[in-house]
Parts: sequence; structure tokens; C-alpha cells
Amino acid sequence: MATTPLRVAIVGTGMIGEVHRRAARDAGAEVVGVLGSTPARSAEFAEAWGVPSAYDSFDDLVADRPDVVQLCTPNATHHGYALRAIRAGLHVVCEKPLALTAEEASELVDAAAAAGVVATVPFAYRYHPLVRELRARRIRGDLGAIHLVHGSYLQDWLLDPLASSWRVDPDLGGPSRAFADIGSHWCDLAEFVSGERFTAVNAVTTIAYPARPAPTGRSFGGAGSADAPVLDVTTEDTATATFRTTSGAVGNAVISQVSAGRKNRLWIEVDGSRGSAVFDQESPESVWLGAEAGSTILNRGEGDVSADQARLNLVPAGHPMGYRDAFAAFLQDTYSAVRGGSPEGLPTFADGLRAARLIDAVLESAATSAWVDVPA
Ligand code: SOE
Repeated sequence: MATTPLRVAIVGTGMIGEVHRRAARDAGAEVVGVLGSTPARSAEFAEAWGVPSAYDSFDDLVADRPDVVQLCTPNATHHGYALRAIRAGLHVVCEKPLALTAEEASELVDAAAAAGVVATVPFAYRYHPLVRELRARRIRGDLGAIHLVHGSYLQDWLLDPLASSWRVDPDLGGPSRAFADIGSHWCDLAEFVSGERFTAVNAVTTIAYPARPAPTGRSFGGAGSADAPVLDVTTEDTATATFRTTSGAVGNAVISQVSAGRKNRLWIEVDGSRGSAVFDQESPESVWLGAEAGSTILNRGEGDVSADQARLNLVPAGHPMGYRDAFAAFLQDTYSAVRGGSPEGLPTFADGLRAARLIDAVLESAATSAWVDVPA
């Protein structure tokens, strides 16, 4: 029997708002309205996106009673908007970092549970089919006991000293930048694939440029102007973090937004007693499987395909899938949860809280030059 599409409202019209809009449609929802930073911006994007409602305010959005609200706004607004959506009984998808502190994130987890709404965070890299394949193989024992989880997440969109964005302004972006923005993805994926939990961290952060032009409002790749007022930069361009894990293994991550030529290079390696495995987000159609007897490259859709990979394989081997497919699959599982399903590996506000705790611990460790425990 055909089901009526879920009605989705999107808050935020930047780069990631556009990703949400397309992915929502691919996942079978109807985008019914948009709220921008001003009523004029709402109207501009409602027309550009071809959606019926341009909201003037968040109250206006709530009054339209969408099934799901998707928050794609600067970090400092997440907590307030998410709480209002939850209290209005609306299901919510909120971009990471879920809140500026673990305390605020925890409040959102409790509020969502009390209201009985579905509340998810787009750790969408979990939705690459080969990520699921590696996870399934690790669960099946192919990697053996985990010794080491390591890798990096490198970008270069802030390499230019004139580059700026709301992410650089702590009033909008929060107290952590590179680690909250992309280190959170790395940790989520590393824990998801390896099954390890990071229990303590020792981190070092650096600021490559202590001053940048005041933000232009663009979220990603915004070029500032040398004539703009100067903003003192207080958040990190790079972070290196060493982790202890639940099983006694070690983790290590290098996070940077100033690495020339690296556009979105999220790399994870898990090394165990029987084998190793590598996922590289910029080449998501194949993974490296390491074994003492010899290493192999496994292509999506080939070999012994796990059920979890098969579920996400939209097209046969040789027909490339990518970032937008992963995002749409994440939303599809969110919508399935809204309809009462329990999809495997759906990142919820609990995972957003987990990330917030890791971010807080990284900042504290960097500030004190000490090991800091990460609450479970
Ligand atoms: C910018 O660094 C950004 O858009 C992140 O905010 C996203 O989470 C990441 O997927 C791509 O890069």
C-alpha cells in the first residue's frame, strides 16, 4: 500500500541545507517549507527549491506541523531550535555538533526521549555501503582483536588566511571548530567501524592564523575580504588526538582544515590481530583489506556482500555511488524510524551527545596538556 510522503521543513539555506533538500527528496519525503536567516531569504529559497512555504519565523514553521524539522543552521542555534521542535512534538534531524557543550546535548537527548520523537544527527558517512561492509566483517571476527584505530580528516578550505565563515566566529560556531566540524565525523566513523569506544584522550590543537576577516556568512569555502573587520581566531585549525579505547587498544586522529589539496579526505584504518581494513571517503567505492598473506582491494558489490552492505547498494557494482547517496540513505532510515522502524546503525541524538563529550574532552586536554577521561 502506498504511504503518504512525510512532510519535511528545512531550516538553513547554506551548503548543507541544499544537501538536506536533495537528500530528503531522494529519500521519498516532501519538502514543504524552508526557513532562512531572514524572511526574504526564506522566500528566495522557497522559489529556488520549488517548495510551497517560505516561513517568516520558527513559530511559523511549527504552525505548519511538518512531520520532520531538519536543522542546518550555525552551531550556536542547534540547541534552541532542536528543543523547540521537540517540545512541539516534531521529529528532528540536527546537524553536528548537536550543541555547543555536552551538557546542552544531554538535555536534548532527554527532551527527545520524553517527547517520544525521533531525533537523529547526520553522521552520514556511516551510510557508505562499504563502511557497512567493513563493520560487518569486523563483527564477524575478520579483523580479530583490535590493536589500533587511526587515520585523519583533512580539508583545505581554511588554508587561505583570508578564508572565513561563521564557523570561525565562536559566537556562532562554538568553542571548537575543526574538531567539532570534522573530528566529530572521524570519531563517529572510527567507533562505528571498529566497535571500540574512546575512553580517554590526549590532544594538541593549533591555530594556523590567529586573525581572519570577519565572516561573510557562507558556511563552506567562503572567501573573506582583506577590507573586512578583523576577527581574532580562538578556535583550532588543526587537532591531533590520541585515544585509549575500551579494549585497551589505541586510537589516533589528525584533523585539519588547512592541509593543501585535501578537500574532504576522511581516512580510517582499523588494525587487528587477524587483519586490517581501510576506508577512504574520497574513494568510497573500494576498500583496502590487509592480511599478512597479502592485501586486496574490495570493490562495492563484489565478493561476499554482507546484508548491511546489500541493503544500501542502490545500483550494481561498477555504477558509482557517493556522498549524496549516503546522505539520502541516512534520511531514509530516519524517516523509516519516524514510521516506527528500527534501522540498524541509525545515528541518533545519543551519538550527537557522544560526539559532544569527545569534543569537550579534546578541548580540555588541549587546554591542560593532560589526559582527559571521556564519559561513556
Ligand atoms: C565543512 O567542513 C563540511 O561541510 C562539514 O561541515 C561536513 O560535516 C562534512 O561532511 C564536509 O565538510
